[in-house]
Amino acid sequence: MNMFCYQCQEAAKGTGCTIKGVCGKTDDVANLQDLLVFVIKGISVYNREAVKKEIEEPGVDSFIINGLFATVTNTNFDRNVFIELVSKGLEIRNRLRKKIENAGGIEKKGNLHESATWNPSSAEEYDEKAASVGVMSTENEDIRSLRELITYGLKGMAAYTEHAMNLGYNDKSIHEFIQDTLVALTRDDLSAEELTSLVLETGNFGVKAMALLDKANTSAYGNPELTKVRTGVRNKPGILISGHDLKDIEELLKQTEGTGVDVYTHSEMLPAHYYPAFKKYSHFTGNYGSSWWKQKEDFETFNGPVLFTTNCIVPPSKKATYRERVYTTGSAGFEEFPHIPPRKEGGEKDFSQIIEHAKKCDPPVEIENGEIVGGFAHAQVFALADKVVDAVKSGAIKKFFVMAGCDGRMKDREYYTDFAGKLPEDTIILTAGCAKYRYNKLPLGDIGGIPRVLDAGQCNDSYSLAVIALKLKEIFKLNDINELPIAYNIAWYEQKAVIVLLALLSLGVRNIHLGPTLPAFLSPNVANVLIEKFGIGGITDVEEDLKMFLS
Ligand code: SF4
Ligand code: SF3
Repeated sequence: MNMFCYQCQEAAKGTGCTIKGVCGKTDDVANLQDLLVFVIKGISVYNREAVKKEIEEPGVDSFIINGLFATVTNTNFDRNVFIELVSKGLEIRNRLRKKIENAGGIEKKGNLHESATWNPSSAEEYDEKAASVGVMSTENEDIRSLRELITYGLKGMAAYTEHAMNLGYNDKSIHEFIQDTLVALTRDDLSAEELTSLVLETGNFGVKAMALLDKANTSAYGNPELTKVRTGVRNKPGILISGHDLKDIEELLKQTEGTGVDVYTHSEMLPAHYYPAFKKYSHFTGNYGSSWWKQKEDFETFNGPVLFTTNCIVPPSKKATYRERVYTTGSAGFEEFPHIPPRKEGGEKDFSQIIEHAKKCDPPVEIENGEIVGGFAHAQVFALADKVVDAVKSGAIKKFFVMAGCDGRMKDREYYTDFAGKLPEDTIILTAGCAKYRYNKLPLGDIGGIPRVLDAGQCNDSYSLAVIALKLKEIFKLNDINELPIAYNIAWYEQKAVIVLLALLSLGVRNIHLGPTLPAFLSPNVANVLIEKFGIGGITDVEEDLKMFLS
């Protein structure tokens, strides 16, 4: 075995990638990602102590957030980035350790975890160490499963926290929780029960992180509103922006204004169109293409440069002509793609290189010409609340189906297109995340003017769906969120979906069905706990599931 990774839904054979990632991640990069998480645990050990002693350093919280985010599936494939992050992490950790020693030493019983003491003499030792600190370093299958479930939740939480921080919103308690939890994951004395409580606590903080990001996004750009997004093209060169970071798209839109270059969104950037602040840009043309895994086709015909602000990157094939036109920024990275450096304090990122590149490119080839309707985050749904409540009371709407989450490339995800298409006409789909691309272009119509697919936005906007459910519970004067006529048929792929799931569980939502397969990182015992305690279920086939959900 060269590596072991089972953090996403496409883990090889449904158990784990051992030679190379199905995602394209090489074994050395997979192991270096594990090593980075290991070093971040060591930093957390000292940083929590430094905070107690009031001798903390600036920049440690954001280093941890950024490092965890870089290890999310399809975010960063660049070996050099991970070597640099591990080196920088060790420097931070050692500086903190020195400070603490000077201030009287660490107050800890027993030996420090190896992540706090490992001291390589050079980067040459990283690969060897990296191979021994990953998932399989925990022997007990159930403890391993719980530890990884928590770790993946933290990775997702870090991603959402980073977006909020980019907009100037921060919450110290989230960092404290992440770091305390990372320290807890180094302890061998925690029982399965204690780790299970930590899973739920991770969900609580997931809600906090998503609420923080919601506040950051809506304060900066206004509340998403009902929007028709064009899917056709114009006769000008364009830049295609993907990923989840709204600060990046804001700066790109500003810098492209008046340059003759259009901006289009791809995949999870589609919901940027729903924000009032971005509507003033006449060159913010529309959405091009589809979900992340279709990028190999979409990028070929787009003709212009592509900017990844976060996941999901698919490594291009050798023959791909677009490989010369892709850029990354933020946590995203791929060895041969030029990387746009971070903004300096108070400044903006400089996208001029991409803009100049775009000017030399042909306009995109039109691959469709229609529109996608979205913008149904909590404020827009609340504005329609009377209409929605009347439709429920009159029986025009019988049931809501939350079909949020991720999309993926495996054939079995056709299930979701089929499921959406076969839902009775008196049902509404509530969605968020790239899962929607499986059905957001289907002609599903509306119920008395309410579209049958209500898209709240990106995966993090699943928070909006929970806020909407809580509001409906209040309007219908119910005691329990689970008494609402809402069914949950959620698709997952990467670790952001893990934190969304844990957040929903912590809000009391039960009987969530998760597909297309249950996570490989759930051991049979841990899966049983989730089934028994929370009613988590998988999916079978469309007909059977429809019967089950509608019964
Ligand atoms: Fe495999 Fe997913 Fe890990 Fe990539 S992220 S190596 S596909 S389990
Ligand atoms: Fe999609 Fe990667 Fe998860 Fe943000 S873009 S939901 S998979």
